[in-house]
Amino acid sequence: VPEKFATLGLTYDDVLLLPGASDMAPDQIDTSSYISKNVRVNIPLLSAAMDKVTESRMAIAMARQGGVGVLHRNLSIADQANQVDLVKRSESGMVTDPITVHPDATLADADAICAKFRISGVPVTDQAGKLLGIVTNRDMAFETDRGQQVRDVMTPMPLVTGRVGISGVDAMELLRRHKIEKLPLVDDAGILKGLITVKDFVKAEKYPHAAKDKDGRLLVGAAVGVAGDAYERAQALIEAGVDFIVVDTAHGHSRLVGDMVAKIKSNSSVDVIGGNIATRDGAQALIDSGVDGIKVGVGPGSICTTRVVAGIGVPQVTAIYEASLAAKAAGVPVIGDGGLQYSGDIAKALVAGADTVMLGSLLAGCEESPGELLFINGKQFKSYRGMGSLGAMQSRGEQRSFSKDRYFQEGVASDEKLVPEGIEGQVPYRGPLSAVVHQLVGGLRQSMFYVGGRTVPDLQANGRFVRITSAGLKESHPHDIQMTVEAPNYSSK
Ligand code: RVP
Repeated sequence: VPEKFATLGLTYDDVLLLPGASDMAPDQIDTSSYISKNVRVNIPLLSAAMDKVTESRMAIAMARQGGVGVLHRNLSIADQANQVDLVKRSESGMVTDPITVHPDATLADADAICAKFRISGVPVTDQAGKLLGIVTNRDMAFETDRGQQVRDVMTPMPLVTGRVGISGVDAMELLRRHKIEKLPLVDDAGILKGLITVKDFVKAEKYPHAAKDKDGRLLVGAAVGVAGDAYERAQALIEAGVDFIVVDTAHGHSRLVGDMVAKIKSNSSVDVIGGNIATRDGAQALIDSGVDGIKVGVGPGSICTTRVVAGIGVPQVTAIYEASLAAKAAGVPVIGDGGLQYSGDIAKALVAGADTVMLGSLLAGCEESPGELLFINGKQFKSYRGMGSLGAMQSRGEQRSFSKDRYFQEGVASDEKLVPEGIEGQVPYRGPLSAVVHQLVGGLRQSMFYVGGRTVPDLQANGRFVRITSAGLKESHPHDIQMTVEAPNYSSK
């Protein structure tokens, strides 16, 4: 008979990392890691699949910094798939499937396309995909009649074009020599096959650590549920080019989750991550269903009330450690999801056995998170809420909520009958993601230096914890002083 009481559960504030022998220079530190079997990131951070954290703008910003965003699922299938598309097209060495416009379209149509995808020009193609010309800001700027057809305004063929497979260096040389910004790539029949832009080259230089797929496009993940048309959602996301799917529920140790993982995997080659679980058995069940990654966390989230509403959960450091015992043996990466308050918690999660961490509240205050800035008593905030909060479960896309099934309440007929497991609130405005990530990863690098771990696997292997008491925690934070200046990486609660 299993024992009634499990081991003592510990979380971030219960432990510290022991300093270890270190013989590296901080610039030798490598923070890359795997979020799932086949998806590698350059910094071990994911932005949470929440409607106040990750839409396309956050996902683009995260991937540029070297991490990855997981697009939330509290919206229609078409909208979520469109967001995948926006990320995959945002920047790359080459756009493999460029947005095009038909010659009969109006300038107003072309304007709308440029605005939607934040691009400055579009190749013009016929029904068969043959390149007829290009229409750019330069062609359109002085035209007052937006009802005119693109064919009358575009710069027609012959244009400077490249062959499919042209090297980056050769493409750059053509752009430079002809003083042009866009190089369409065509095959022998003149069919448009790709597009290379100056902007992409500049961005590639600006974001040298960006997390990219094999075609040089930014990485992005997306969440799906288990109820209703969740499988169709997964298919649409895969079709749009998503790099991995997260089967995202509050209880990943349930058959519905395993079945959905297996079903998606049986039909596609993208990585599938399952979650959330908080025990070794939960991790093993997901492994048995064939997951490529495991997401750990039941109740640690800053907006989560599962532990008080249902009395369920495992303090996060213990949860990660337990799950990793099963996951490591199976070669499946672990994501530590929720509960991180400071940069030091990242290294604690990794030493406990996580390969990456997922962040909600630490990123909800960024400029790139969805939602407006709020001004309250002269201070700036952004709203943040749990996906199990009443607000999130009641919000409607196409007449229905997409968030309820995360908490297995899709069958609840009226909003008054919902049992929330999260709350709604606000977090301080933090400015651009790049500055926030700089501090988080800077803290992680310091941890790796102190522990003596040059890589994430080294950190995991060498890291040791000391358990602390409430007196130790008090000593850890600034004490016996009134803080007069906010540090960029520390605020008192
Ligand atoms: P945190 O970073 O502590 O804000 O936690 C974010 C995580 O909390 C999410 O990635 C998700 O797993 C979990 N979550 C989201 N909504 C809720 C809820 O309403 N209970 N919990």
